[in-house]
Amino acid sequence: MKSYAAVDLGASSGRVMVGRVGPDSLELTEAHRFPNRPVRVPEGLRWDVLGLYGGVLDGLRAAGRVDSVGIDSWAVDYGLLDGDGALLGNPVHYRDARTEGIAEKVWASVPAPELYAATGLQYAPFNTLYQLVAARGSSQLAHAERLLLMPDLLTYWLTGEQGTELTNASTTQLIDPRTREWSYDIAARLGVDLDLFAPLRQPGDPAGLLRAEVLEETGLEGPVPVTAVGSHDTASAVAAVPASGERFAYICTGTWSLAGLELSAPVLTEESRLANFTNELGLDGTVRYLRNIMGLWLLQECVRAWGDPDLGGLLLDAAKVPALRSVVDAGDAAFLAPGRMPERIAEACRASGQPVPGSPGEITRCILDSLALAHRKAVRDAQRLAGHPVDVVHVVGGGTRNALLCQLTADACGLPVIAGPTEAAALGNVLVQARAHGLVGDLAGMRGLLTRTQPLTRYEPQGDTARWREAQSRLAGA
Ligand code: ADP
Ligand code: LRH
Repeated sequence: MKSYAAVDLGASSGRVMVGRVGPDSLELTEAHRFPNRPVRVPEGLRWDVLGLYGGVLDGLRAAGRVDSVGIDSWAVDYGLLDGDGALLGNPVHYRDARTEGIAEKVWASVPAPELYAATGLQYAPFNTLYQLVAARGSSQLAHAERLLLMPDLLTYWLTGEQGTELTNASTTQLIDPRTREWSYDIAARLGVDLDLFAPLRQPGDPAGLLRAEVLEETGLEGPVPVTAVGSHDTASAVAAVPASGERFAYICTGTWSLAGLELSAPVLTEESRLANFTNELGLDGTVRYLRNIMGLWLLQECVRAWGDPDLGGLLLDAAKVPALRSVVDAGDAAFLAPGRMPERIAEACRASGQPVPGSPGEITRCILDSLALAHRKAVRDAQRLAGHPVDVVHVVGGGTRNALLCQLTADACGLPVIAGPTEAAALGNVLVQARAHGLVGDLAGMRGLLTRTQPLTRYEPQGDTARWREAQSRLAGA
């Protein structure tokens, strides 16, 4: 038996999980969980990266003796370091408003179709490329000698070693998904200095040893290696989808819903761009062909606005509300920014001529129906655009704890849903570490181990899918 610490930082919470892996066993326990609360300061919305690092150290202390540590987190965001290796300011949150109107500037130099054909990334205002163009001329960027994506920054603080892990690099919009290398042409044309980035690392590569000070602070006995994993949380989560064969879709449900397919090559067609599908990189030469859907963020923001009522009670109330009374476009980037979420959802229903949900139960039902509808659309569109049919939808992540959402997703897709594991990103993180140390085999081997060891719940589709088609028709252009 070997033990691996998986640091998994989601947009709503960070956790340090311990995975114990044997020849045919895999157990995951939570050593420490801490909230991830962004902070609004005069210059905008920022991550509390020191607080997160503190949470990581607390978690490693609680984890106890481990054979290796791996870190994954949300994508696209980064810290800038000066020539001495010190962090320049607090990393900007991807929901910060600084990228408004930036895409148009970028597309004036590299037209959107050309950018998609070169990088395969869907349009999202927060892709690192747009963030870097927005930061142009800022004193921080002018003084920066190094850019480290969030998991790479924390790895650097733990080990003193710098690298850019590939799966997360693929969310910058500066990687060519065909070569899995930097897109030098795009970077040059948009004035992005690729020397800011540390050399690429592959999942499974060694990423240094915990520094002496870290060992002292965490009470761990060295040497403890840090291993690069699929450091994009979605890459780790997709690696832990307990699928057999190829005919499956996945939905990683947490703050976001990331819904799509695992492919062996990117889909770079104009039709795919217009449908806003992304080609992010996964383990072992795979492509994560998916669409970002606003996800449980919609509910998180409402819950915050309502003063944090009990989630279980809200879901019970939502289950009593008639289905599909009103839906919103859960893929709409208009829901990206924080604040006033119940009102914004009500306004969207009013604008599309649907009954306006009023009570928290009604709004929650509207959100869950809307998410299931967006899941349906993404799963259907992805199959069509990639020419890759599926028989089953795997749902992983925090949303697997929401049985109503899983059932609605099965109903909307008209396909069985297999829900679990809940902590998929942490499991993917653990398995890549275990593999780097020779314990598990390829992706299929990892998935076989997950299927044999993790509790999974199956939801059969119910009801007539025509009602979902009708609901979709209410969302003009969605
Ligand atoms: P992230 O990694 O993006 O921070 P998670 O995968 O941890 O997100 O998922 C968080 C979401 O999981 C919450 O927003 C919530 O909607 C859902 N969730 C968590 N616990 C429960 C629960 N007990 N019942 C239903 N849903 C839950
Ligand atoms: C989910 C996630 C997603 C990205 C978003 C910024 O945590 O990594 O894959 O698009 O955060």
